[in-house]
Amino acid sequence: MEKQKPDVDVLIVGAGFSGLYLIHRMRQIGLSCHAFEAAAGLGGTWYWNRYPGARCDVASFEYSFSFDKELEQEWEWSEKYAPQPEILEYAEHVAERFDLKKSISFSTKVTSAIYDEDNKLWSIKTSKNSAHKARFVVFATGCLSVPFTPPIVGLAEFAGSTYTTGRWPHEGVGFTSQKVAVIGTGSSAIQSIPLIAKVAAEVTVFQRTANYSVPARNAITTPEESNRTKASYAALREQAKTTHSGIVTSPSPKSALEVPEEERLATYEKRWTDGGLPFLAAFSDVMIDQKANDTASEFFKNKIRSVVKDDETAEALCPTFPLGGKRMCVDTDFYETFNRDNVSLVNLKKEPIESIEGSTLHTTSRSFEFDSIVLATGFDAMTGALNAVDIRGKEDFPLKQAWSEGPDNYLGLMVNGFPNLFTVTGPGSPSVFTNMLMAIEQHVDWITDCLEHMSVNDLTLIEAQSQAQLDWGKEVQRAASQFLRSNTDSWYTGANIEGKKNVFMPYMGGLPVYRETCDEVARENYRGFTLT
Ligand code: NA7
Repeated sequence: MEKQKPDVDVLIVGAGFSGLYLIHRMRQIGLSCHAFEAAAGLGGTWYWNRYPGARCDVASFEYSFSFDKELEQEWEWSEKYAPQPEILEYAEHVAERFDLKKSISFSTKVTSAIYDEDNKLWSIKTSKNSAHKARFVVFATGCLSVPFTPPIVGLAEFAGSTYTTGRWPHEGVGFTSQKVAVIGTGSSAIQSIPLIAKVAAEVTVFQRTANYSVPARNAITTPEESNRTKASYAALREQAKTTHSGIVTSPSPKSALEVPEEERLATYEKRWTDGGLPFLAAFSDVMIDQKANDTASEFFKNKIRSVVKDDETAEALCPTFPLGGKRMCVDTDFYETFNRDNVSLVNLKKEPIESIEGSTLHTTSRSFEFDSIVLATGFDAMTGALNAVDIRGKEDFPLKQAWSEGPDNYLGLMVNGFPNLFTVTGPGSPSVFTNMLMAIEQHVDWITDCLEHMSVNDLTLIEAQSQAQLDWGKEVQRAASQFLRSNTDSWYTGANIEGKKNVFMPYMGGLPVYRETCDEVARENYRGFTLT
């Protein structure tokens, strides 16, 4: 039988920042490519997460592409941490500048990707009933793209309006004069609550686990600051490449336990005043030593107590897990908002939600009436978007089954049994512990070099070897075990989704080590991969 021909060399799933950069790079090496995007527009995370206050928590000069120097120079960021509309505008600008949209089909979900062993091609089907054959398929589906809806009895029948932060209506939501419930206190809730509270009649926050949130100290970027940063952009990018997170920070080499208390508190105070995620790097051992972590956590709790006037609310807002165990949040006026007369906190540890009936939400001890409920309840992180697609590799074996004990893979890039299928910033890679844009560029560049190597050497198939995959899985767990967060329940471990196998998913070895490992593997003729 005559072999089937591919429609396209590389089929890309998703048109967020990963998908956009992939299209650009594939074109550069002369491979045909096409992307399918479920949303009606590009931007991925920044398309969907339009809730009030949504913004990045990595400074925008860093949270932007570095691959094109002119792009870096021409784009103006208005604030230190750009708000969602501006990030989306930036994504649109990138797409326009590099003429990427013509390679994207919007409002088209990839529903299945099945490996056709006879033809050595991937067969892809979409929600528009189209079928495609590709030599390679790259899942650029993001880490936090499948929102989680809690199984609250009666939620689907709630008489008012229900909004999910990760699927916010594009026309915006008017909460003026409404009684609003916000369920969850992760990053999305912490960013949106202060703004909702400014317009709503009442806001009731339903908190299951108190979180750590550091003030952002966001500010308008002046033209002088912008010019200064742009003049030294190359150096900034080089410096970022050397840090664990790919973010320019000044990690302290000192132990929190070895400095006098006065110095320790002054250091925390300075980091708190400066704001943002660098708080985590106040001392070298905060993230790895429980006693050191306790000092940072205690400082934090005292800050909460000093800001929040009502003692009971302040205590309920004090976290009980290690600082940095769950993703640290970055806010503007989150704790201050609890001093408003129209904001109250319900501690679900004391009174869990029982059910919703009509417009009434019942906890085990009280009932509340609401006009709107905001679900800020997180995502089926890292594997959710991949498992939502019927992906089947050799011998028709489903990825879901291959990952029943956790997302085994090699370098977070490929899975044994799934030749020519790549994942971008997925489990097993540093992704969510880094500046995502840096992680995306590193992954896409590596995949591009790999595909170019294959073209030049007339190779058609690449597959991760099972031993390499096993070894990488051990390395991912080893790297995580050094950090306190590996023992904290979070979306990093899959603990937020009932029935999901609990394993630490992102790679904690740091971006520089990871980048060097990937480069070394490539240099050593793609060690651990079988190329044919
Ligand atoms: P997160 O950080 O996963 O937060 C979800 C929140 O929702 C968290 O406080 C959860 O409490 C809470 N939650 C989840 N299910 C329930 C139920 N059933 N009842 C009450 N509360 C619940 O998601 P975000 O969208 O805020 O942030 C995601 C990432 O985006 C963030 O880390 C940044 O990287 C950007 P829990 O802690 O599970 O007890």
